[in-house]
Amino acid sequence: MNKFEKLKSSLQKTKKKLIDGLTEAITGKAVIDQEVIEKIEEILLSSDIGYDTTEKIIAKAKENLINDNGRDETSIKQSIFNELKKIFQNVNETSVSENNIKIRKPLVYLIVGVNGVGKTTSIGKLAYRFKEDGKKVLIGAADTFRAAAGEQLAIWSNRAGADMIQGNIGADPSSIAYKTIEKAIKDDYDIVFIDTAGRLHTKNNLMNELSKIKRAIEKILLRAPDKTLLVLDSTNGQNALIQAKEFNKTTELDGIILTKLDGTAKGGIVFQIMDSLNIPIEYIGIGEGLEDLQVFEADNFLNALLN
Ligand SMILES: Nc1nc2c(ncn2[C@@H]2O[C@H](COP(=O)(O)OP(=O)(O)OP(=O)(O)O)[C@@H](O)[C@H]2O)c(=O)[nH]1
Ligand SMILES: [Mg+2]
Repeated sequence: MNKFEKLKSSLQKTKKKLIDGLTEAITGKAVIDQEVIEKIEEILLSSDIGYDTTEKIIAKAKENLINDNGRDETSIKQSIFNELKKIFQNVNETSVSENNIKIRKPLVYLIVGVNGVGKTTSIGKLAYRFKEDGKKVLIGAADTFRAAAGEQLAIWSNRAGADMIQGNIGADPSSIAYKTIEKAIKDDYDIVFIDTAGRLHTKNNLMNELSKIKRAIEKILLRAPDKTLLVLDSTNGQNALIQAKEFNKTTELDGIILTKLDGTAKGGIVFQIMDSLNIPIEYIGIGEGLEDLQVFEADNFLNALLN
């Protein structure tokens, strides 16, 4: 299966609910009445398109209804699909492309997010991706909160063929981040990924910890991390949006890794993120394997969903 086919198949559930659902709700209707509009609204909301975005789409559809030659099923469908496409046109794809990162050595990616969203797994996949591209990859296990965290990361690191710096349970995460960068500089690594804990005793603790890790990185790297990526779980719905806003307050985010799109019918969250957050989706997770991470390309994604 090529990459596009893989993407398409991982979006099956979302496609079925959102695209096929909309088509079904509209097709064959002699008149588009309030009942049909409500059905459309329900499909959009239950696909996690989000309230505001849904309202915009519905308002546009209603505008069409007032207009006499826009009352038929084809133009309503067209109107909705156009609104969905419009959300995608607003992103500047070039700004999120991997190729556009100024290559410095070592490039440092800090990976953040609440527990269970897929940080460690995504780091494993990213490490693999960069290894395949011939890069020398180092991973820093700055999640020292959970006993199994280091082991899990070591397994991924092995699979990917990357090296890893680890500390003891309860060790200071920022000192591990520091040591990782130190080694990366000394041994000429191309890229570093720093894994972080998703759960600490309180939210404040977590945010303070991240600020500390960031400062430790800056101290040795003499610049901020090149990218801070927030991992969001696409099955988390509204909570994912709240998490993004929370993290963005303390840690300036450069991009999002949106995971688990393969396991949900609520992939509509992609539209909501693009429409309401000012943070680009850079990668999507579409499975549990090493290769199941793709650069998010808006056109490709839309094609996979619509065609
Ligand atoms: N289907 C699917 N599962 C995923 C994806 N990404 C991660 N997972 C699964 O999600 C679970 C949690 O992933 P982790 O990488 O451990 O999450 P984490 O953010 O590191 O969690 P903590 O370290 O506890 O904060 C694992 O079972 C992964 O296999 C994805 O894209 N698709
Ligand atoms: Mg983890």
